[in-house]
Amino acid sequence: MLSQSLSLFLILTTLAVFLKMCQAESTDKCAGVPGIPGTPGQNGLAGRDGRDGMKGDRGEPGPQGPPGNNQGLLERDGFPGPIGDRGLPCNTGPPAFEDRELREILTALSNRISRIEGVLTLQETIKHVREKLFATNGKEVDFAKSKETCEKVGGQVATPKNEVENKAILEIVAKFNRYAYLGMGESDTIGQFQYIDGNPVNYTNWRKNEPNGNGKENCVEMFTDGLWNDKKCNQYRLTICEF
Ligand SMILES: [Ca+2]
Repeated sequence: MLSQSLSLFLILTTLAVFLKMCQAESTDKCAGVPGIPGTPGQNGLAGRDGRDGMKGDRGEPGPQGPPGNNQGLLERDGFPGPIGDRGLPCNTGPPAFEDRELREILTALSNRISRIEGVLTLQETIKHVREKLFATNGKEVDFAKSKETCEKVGGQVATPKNEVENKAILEIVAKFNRYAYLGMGESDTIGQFQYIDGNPVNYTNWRKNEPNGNGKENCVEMFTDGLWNDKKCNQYRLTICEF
């Protein structure tokens, strides 16, 4: 019904326009009445989707949501960091007892010392007693010179502090058949003797009736039988040192 009304409207409109044009020009030129317009065509098929448009700009971040009720998973420890530079060692070399070359040197030295000791022992110029080593150079000098000689080589005049040490010194005295000064002297108190370091003598082996110097014999000598005698310090006696 609506389509028919629309068609009639179009016909009448077209006719009116045509008549108007005829009146405007002339009656002779009006050739005829135009035909009736056709009916409207049917609707076409739906078109295809167009191409995708360009990607739009990123939107603004939304508001923060409420905290969740479920606890999240615990984070694991991260990977360990790189190993740092090694610090400087306190000692640049291995411990002495692990140093093969040093051990070989010490062994060679020990063997050499043993051979030298063997030679000196064979000559009966040295005697070993526990921690002490007694030795002589075979020379006879006064006490002061004997003391100086021993100290120059890192020792001191032989000082027997027990019977064993006294016997060791005696062996050297007997071998050279010479009396020897001992490392002691009379103190400021007449008749009282002390070691070179000032400590009182705590072992003695005096011959009978000795000491008898009464302040005039300030040194001590060993006879060839191992007994002691107080004697003046200016006599020539065999030098025997202890180390
Ligand atoms: Ca005397």
